[in-house]
Amino acid sequence: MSNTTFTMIKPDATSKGYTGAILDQIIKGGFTIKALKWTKLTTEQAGAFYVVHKERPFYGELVEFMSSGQIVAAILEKENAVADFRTLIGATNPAEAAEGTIRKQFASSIGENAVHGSDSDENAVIEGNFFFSALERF
Ligand code: 3AN
Repeated sequence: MSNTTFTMIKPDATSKGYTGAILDQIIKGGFTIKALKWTKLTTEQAGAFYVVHKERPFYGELVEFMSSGQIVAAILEKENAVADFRTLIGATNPAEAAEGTIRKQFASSIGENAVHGSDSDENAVIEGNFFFSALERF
C-alpha cells in the first residue's frame, strides 16, 4: 500500500469554476497536496497520458476533451491514498456516484467527470512523473 495518488481536475470542472471547491474537498478529505500545477495539455500530451486506453472506443473523445481546456494536476498524500481518493471522487459515471462524492456534485457525464484519480499505486507513480519533476514536489 502506497501513500500517494495522482489527480487532475478536468476541463469541465475548471471551466465551471469548481477548482477551489474541489481542492477544498480534497484537503478536507485528509489529503496533503505534495505537488500542484495548473496547465493545459496538447492533444499529443493527452494522448500520451491516456495511452493505456488507446484501444477503448472513447479514446479519441477522451483525448479531445482532456486537451480542450485548463486542468489542475496534483500529487496527493494520505494513508491508503489510491483507494481512499477513489472513494472520495465516486464512480466513473456520475449517475452512479455516491451522494457527497466529488463526481456526484461536480461531474456532468461519464466522459466529462470532473476529476481523475489513479487506479493503482503503480499508475500513481507513472502519472505523477508525467507532470512533475523532482524540483516541483516535496
Ligand atoms: P476512472 O477515471 O474512474 O478510473 P476509467 O479509467 O475507466 O475511469 O476511464 C478513464 C476516463 O475515460 C474516465 N475518467 C472518463 O473520463 C473516460 N471514460 C470512461 N468511460 C467512458 C465512456 N464510456 N465514454 C466516454 N468517456 C469515458
